[in-house]
Amino acid sequence: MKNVKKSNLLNTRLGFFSLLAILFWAKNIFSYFTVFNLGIESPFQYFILLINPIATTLFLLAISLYVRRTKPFYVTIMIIYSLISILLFANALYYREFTDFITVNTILGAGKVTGGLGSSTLNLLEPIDVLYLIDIFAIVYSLARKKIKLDTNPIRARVAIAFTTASIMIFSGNLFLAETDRSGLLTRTFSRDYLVKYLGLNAFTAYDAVQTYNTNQVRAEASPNDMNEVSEYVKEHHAAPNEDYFGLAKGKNVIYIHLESTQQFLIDYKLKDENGVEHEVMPFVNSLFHSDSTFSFDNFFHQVKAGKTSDAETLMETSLFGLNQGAFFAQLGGKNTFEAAPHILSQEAGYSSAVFHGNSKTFWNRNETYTHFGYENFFDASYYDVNESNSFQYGLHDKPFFEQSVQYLEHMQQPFYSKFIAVSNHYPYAEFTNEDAGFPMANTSDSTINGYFATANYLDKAVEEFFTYLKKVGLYENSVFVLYGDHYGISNGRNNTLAELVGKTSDTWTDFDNAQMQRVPYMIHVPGQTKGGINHTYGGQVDALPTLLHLLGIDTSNYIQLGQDLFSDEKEELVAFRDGSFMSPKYTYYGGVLYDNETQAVAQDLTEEETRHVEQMHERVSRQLDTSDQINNGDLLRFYTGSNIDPVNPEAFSYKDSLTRLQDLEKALGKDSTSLYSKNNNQSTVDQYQTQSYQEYAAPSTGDSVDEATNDTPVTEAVTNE
Ligand code: GP9
Ligand code: MN
Repeated sequence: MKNVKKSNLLNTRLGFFSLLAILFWAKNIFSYFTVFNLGIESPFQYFILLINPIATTLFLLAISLYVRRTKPFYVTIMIIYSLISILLFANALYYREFTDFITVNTILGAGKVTGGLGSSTLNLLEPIDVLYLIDIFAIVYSLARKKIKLDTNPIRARVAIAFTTASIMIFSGNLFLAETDRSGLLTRTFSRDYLVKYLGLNAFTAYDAVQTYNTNQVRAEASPNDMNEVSEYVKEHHAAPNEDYFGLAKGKNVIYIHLESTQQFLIDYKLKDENGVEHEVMPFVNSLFHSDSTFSFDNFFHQVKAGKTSDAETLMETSLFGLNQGAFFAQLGGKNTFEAAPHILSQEAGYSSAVFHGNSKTFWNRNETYTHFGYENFFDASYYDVNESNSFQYGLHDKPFFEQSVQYLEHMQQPFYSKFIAVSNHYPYAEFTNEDAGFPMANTSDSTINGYFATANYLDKAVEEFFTYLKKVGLYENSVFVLYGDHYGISNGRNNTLAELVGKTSDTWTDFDNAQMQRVPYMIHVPGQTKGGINHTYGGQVDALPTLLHLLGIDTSNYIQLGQDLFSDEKEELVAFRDGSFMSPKYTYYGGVLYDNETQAVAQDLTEEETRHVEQMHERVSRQLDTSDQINNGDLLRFYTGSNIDPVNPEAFSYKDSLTRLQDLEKALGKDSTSLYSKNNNQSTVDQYQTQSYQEYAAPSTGDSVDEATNDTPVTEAVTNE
């Protein structure tokens, strides 16, 4: 009896539709738990994961409900079902090899990762994969053998529309839940993992297709002639190197240390505890800041927008800006042609290159963007021992991060260009709130501010340990260190509360003060140098690349860079923020208001000459930002040949098995190998690293530190996102 009922149901169109919907949901969930590693952190995220296939599956299958004739209905629904099953299956295979999802560009063959799937596809198959496709055969068989009978009654249009509408509503609900957990999901596109985790694979693919289409349109319209205007600006804006500094660090390794969310106000800052005792937040970084081997800058500003860390990377390493909307790395990083630091240094001076970062490689689409920057190696989370107790939602904590990095660093051929992206000092600064953290909490009404100093102190200690090791093993003397803050750590919406801690009051706090808080550290430490000191030149992240290249003795006059060497006598002291605001030694233009830096009040009664000067600054800022957008949106560097270096070939880089590759190279080079390991008589230096372990340092917090939805009401858009 029961069986009859069941098969009756399957013999109706809606019953058949439901069967396929349930089967696909099951396969999709199965893949989430067996293949894809989506970093689920809370029961809420589990819930979203379980519901996220529903909306798109219903929406797609419901297309068939509009087909009235019998056979065409079954053919349509089976085609749709097969296509989404194949997409799922293909992603499962791809993910096994690349720990990433298939993008439209991957399918089109553009920006493809080395090797593609190609001949290795068969090796990736596992017996369990049968589950992805076997049901298709079973269902077709059942239809053919009339085990499932064809229903000749068409679905009424009203019902079909109801299904479509319902699926759209479910999708809206899904999106709403996703946004509460991770605000800015669609506008900022953090990573493909996030999109799949929150919205499902089908939605990710559709989103990716729309993005790809949009960017391809603009690119298709761009022509080599567009480069003329750009070149003209760059030539006119270029600042010639200062002879006293040019080539000062020539031939040295470059070690970039990315100080996550570190603002300049933390430099020399001492936090008072409840007993009035002062605690220096970043003693080690301060010692570098004041060293005469360090070229330090105290009027250096971040220029990022929604792409946060990744925008800072773009600015620092390509001397171009991120986009005014969304994340440049995610939208164009994997598509555009760049003349980025690792490529320039490889071409001009034979540098090898690597990025070290303890988060998943797809965050900010780094794995693709770095191949376009010309990075030879990228050691992401998969190269580190990351577990629950030594990490948080943005990856491995800084101490184990630096410690575990050196096993790779020691195998790099010198000179190398390397970048270490620390991350523990990241919003919501909730990881070191325990008493054992060894650093006091601030005592304001805002827990984000309270935790900020302890995480910054942890970062400081991690950097110090790394330096201690580098000195011990002899890499220190041969290297130049660039330390920089990527962006604010405390957003403008919180600055009223921070005011008291920086010697101001909340009632007198204005946008002028907010603007000043966008200063971030920038220091270039050159061991052996004594010409260092604190330089007050106004500059921003876009200026970092020409500054560094000139120190390394590389002429930048033929490169398309929008920044200026901070040491140059021709440096124009004008800092553009991404939204068109700006900063100069005399004026602050922020939130649509012009302030006089000296009086810190709104600038009034400007003379005619002053007005003209301000207008000019507006124009200069727009020109710089517009030129950047022109280059990025049109992918104009693909047309540029004036720099006389070979164009970067992203397909030459793969970030798999990097260690083996480095070791093979060492062997092949034999006596000529310049890696630390080779120089140390083929002995590892890893055991010379001393660290106080994360566990000794702090007991892990509860871990459910899900980002809050941004309920701050910052005054300018540039600082909306945490
Ligand atoms: C993630 C880390 C943080 O890998 O770099 O990025 P952010 O949220 O600061 O842009
Ligand atoms: Mn950051």
